[in-house]
This record gives sequence, C-alpha cells and structure tokens, in this order.
Amino acid sequence: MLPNHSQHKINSDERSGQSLRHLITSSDLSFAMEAHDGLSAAIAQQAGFKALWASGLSISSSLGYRDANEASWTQVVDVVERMADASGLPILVDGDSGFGNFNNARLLAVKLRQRGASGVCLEDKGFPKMNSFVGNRHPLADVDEFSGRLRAVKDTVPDMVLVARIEALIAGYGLDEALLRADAYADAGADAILIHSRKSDATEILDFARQWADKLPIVIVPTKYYKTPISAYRDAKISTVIWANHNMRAAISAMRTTCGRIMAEESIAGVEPEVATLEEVFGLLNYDELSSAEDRYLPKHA
Ligand code: SPV
Ligand code: MG
Repeated sequence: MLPNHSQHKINSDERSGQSLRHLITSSDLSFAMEAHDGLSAAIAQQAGFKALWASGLSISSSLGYRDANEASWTQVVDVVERMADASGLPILVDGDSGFGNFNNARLLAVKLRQRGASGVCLEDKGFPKMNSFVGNRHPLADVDEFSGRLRAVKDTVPDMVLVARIEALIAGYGLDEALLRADAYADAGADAILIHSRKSDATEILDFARQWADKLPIVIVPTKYYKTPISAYRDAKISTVIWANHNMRAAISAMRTTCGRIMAEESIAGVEPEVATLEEVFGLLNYDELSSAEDRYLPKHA
C-alpha cells in the first residue's frame, strides 16, 4: 500500500485504538455503520459516521459466501484493509468466534491491527459459527476457554479495542447466563460487552443493561428490534449502537431493481436518472487527488 494512495491521508489518530476507545467509552451514545468493502466504507464516512462495523454477514455476503466462516480470515483481513484505506475511519471488526482457539484469535487480531483496524469483536461460540439469526444451533463456547481467547488477544494487541460478544440470549439461555459470562469476559480484559438479541423488542437488552449497571460499556445490534426509539438506549446508558447490515441490504435492493429494469427494458436509458453518476463515483474515490498528483509528479510534457 502506498502512503496517501487512498483519498484519505492515513490518519493514525483516527485509526488508532484510541479513537474507537473514546467513542465506545464516552458517555455519549455512539454509532458504528456497517461497511463491507472500500466503497461502502467511503460512503459511510462521507455520510458522517465516525466509526465503521466490518460486518461478518455483510463481508461474507458481498463475497458470495454464507455467514458461517466460509470466508477465510485472510479474506476478511484483506477487505478490512480496503475499508480502512478508503475511509480513514476507526473500524471495529466482527471477528466472529476468532476462527479457532486462542492462537487463531490472537493471530487474527494482530493482522487486523497491522492492516488498519482499531478493534475486534469476538463472540463466544465455536468454529465454524453460524449467523445469529439463522436456525437454532448456536452452541456456546466454554466460558473459561473463551476467556482464554480474550486474554490472548488482549495480551498480544493491547492497544486494540476488544469487544466480547455474548450469544447466551441468542442460544436461548437467560439473563443470568448472559450476566455470568459478561462478568467473566470483563475479568478476562474485554473493553466492552456486546449483548446480542434476536427478539423483536429490546426488553431483554434493556434488562441486561439495568442489571449490568455500567461495569463496562455495552454495545448493541438492534437489527431485529429496530423499532425501539434511540432514546431508550440513551436512557439505558448504552454506549454504542451498531447499524450492522444496512449498506449491504440497501445495495441488494438497489442492484436488484436496476438489474430487473435493464433486463426488462433492454436499455439503460430508464435507470440512468436513478443510479449514481460517474462523477459521483470519481468523487467518492477522489480522482481529483490523482490528477493533482499527476501535475506534481509527472513530467510536464507527458
Ligand atoms: C454481523 O454483522 O455480521 C453481525 C451482526 O455479527 S448479526 O448479523 O446481527 O449477528
Ligand atoms: Mg457477524
């Protein structure tokens, strides 16, 4: 990667764990927007988001894989690098269950950090994992073994934000199991707890937050309980909301509509006013920077 190759100068402050740590630990509610490639990362950055969620579901989907660890960890690392370069934003990476045991998890974290990620989120399941909204088979990892995975990451990459994701509610266990795990993961060095739910209302998340009493910041993913007003999260002192998959899902809708029309109309004339202009594409990827660099670096007569 060339320095300043992307449209955003590499901003070590933005990219450092510090910036993401501040967002997650500050008392203001923060937001992380899903992205799954360089383009979606640049779009989220231009919309004003201060942090990105490198979603396993969205990255897998955009690669044509299922969210069941079909994409390799090196493929994920490659995508995250493109997201980091294209946005300059701090990125919290969905590290799934760490792609194996403590050793795979710490290797993943090291490589993500080297390639520009600021944080990694690990969920307490085994390898391969399955997306939390698919089926009912979500065996949980042993608490001690998963705590070892967290400790290994913390010891190896201490400046990375480490989010421990609890799947107890997804797997059908109650609040007590979720709280027990949260305590263990806090002891293991997690910087924040992601409590996940697939209920259509936020009751169990808000119950968890009440009982957890602010011991570590709480991160949530309201994909299924999307109707809950954001004020409920501020009142519950939730730290960070992840909008986990809407760039990917929006792209599916837009591409389907466009493909369908071009297929039916045997023409691109109808969709032309609906799609991004080429100027928008060039603007997003900062072609202007390249042309001024050409003025600076190419011989004048070239
Ligand atoms: C992801 O975005 O890949 C997540 C969140 O892990 S969810 O799909 O809601 O489990
Ligand atoms: Mg995921």
